Amino acid sequence: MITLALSKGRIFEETLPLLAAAGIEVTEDPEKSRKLILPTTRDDVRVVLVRATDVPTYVEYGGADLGVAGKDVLIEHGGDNLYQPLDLNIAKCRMSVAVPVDFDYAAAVKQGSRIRVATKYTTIARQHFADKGVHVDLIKLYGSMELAPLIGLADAIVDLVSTGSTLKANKLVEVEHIMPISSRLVVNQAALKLKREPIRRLIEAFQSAIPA
Ligand code: PRT
Ligand code: MG
Repeated sequence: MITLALSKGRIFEETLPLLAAAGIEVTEDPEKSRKLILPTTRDDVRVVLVRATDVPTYVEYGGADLGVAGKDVLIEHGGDNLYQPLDLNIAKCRMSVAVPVDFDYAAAVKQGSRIRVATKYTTIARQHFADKGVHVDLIKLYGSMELAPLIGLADAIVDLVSTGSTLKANKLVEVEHIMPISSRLVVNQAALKLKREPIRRLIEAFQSAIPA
């Protein structure tokens, strides 16, 4: 049995065409079913649904043989124990610094003032500001980062941006692009040896179907 860990939503949706290229169809809709283990058209392949941030953990400890996780999630988790053979070029977005439209970020940085930054991505944010030599107090949040500068909890946020409409709706602007983000295929190290052939075939099929 091969177990693939996916998160509901964009990663699940955008992985479906890659699975199709491997001749695999998920036979239940996660938005309708409450099941966490989904069967597929192949008896030897199943999908488990976990939180996006839990995908690396499941794969690292062998709860799943493979998984699909955002580069953001992998950096924050620390992906050293995972084999990462493919950038799947799906669930694309960028990691950015954003501030309220009326906050003079350039001046704050230039003056060398300490900036309060709210984010779920503390590893990425810490590294980014350290590279720039900017002093920051990081405030760890688990969601709705956009709210923090609006109510005075932080001067800036580090968050994922795709269309930009969430920032716009909250009167925030991007002031720095930290890095482009896409999702990767991650593989459990032991599974790679024990289930070598089926996993190799899956990786090949996925590779053939990566969107340009
Ligand atoms: O939602 P949940 O709390 O269950 O988990 P999650 O947010 O970790 O999962 P999910 O499915 O939302 O995201 C999974 C992965 O998709 C992330 O790890 C990213 O690699 C990738 N991805 C791609 C995104 C986005 N695009 C994205 N736009 N993840 C989140 N967003 C959020 C962003 O945080 C912001 O709140 O969407 C909002 C901005 O979108 P725009 O279009 O308004 O700019
Ligand atoms: Mg989300």
